[in-house]
Amino acid sequence: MKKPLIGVTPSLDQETKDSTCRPTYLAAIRHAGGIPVILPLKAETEDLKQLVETLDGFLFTGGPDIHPFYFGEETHEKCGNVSPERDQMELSLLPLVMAAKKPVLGICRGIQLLNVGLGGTLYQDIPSQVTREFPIAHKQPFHYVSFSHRIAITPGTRLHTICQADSIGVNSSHHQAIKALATGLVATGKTSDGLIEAVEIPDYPFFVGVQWHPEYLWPEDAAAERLFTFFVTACSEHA
Ligand SMILES: [Mn+2]
Repeated sequence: MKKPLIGVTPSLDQETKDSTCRPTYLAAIRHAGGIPVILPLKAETEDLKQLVETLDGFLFTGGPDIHPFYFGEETHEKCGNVSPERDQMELSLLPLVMAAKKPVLGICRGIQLLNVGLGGTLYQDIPSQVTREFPIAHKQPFHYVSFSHRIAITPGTRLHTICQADSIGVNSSHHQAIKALATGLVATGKTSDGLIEAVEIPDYPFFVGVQWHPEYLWPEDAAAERLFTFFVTACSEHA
């Protein structure tokens, strides 16, 4: 049986213009039975269409902040660096992927990209924009192979089927988060300080976004491993 081909969005070094990809994303896809294919950041729409036709699923990876103009806001003084090349390519790619109903997984920046691409908005900086009684460290002070906070998972969702639990521990390395949830997305995971950390589209082959970093966790954590397995399995059903 042919393995599914999974397009992976790379990061871009804004100074050297080197495209890079964290090896754990690629290893997680390979472990789950897929072949990762790192995508180009410069591509005409016709080229992106061809890639969407050819590949079986798409992983939107972590990275810098999304330019606030894409969700209709001025730049907050605590907004981080952006990558115009990634914003443009990923926001062009998403509607093409969705039109073809190819499976989608978004991680960290990826969940934010999915939300903005579908018309939602972001907190540009959680600490200065969200009032919380107990401010969870969403930029955890220790290495990402350890959990730093918990997520309550909505029963009956795809994420609940994947995680097989009402609550899981996750790692956390973000200072932005979903503010207004895009129409069509369902929030499936929330923190005790009130943030949305997981989304999905119920009537879609596979469309899941998570705010944490399962690519660091999967060798040790069954829920993170299953997230990749379910994603790659959905991709193979469309291969
Ligand atoms: Mn978090």
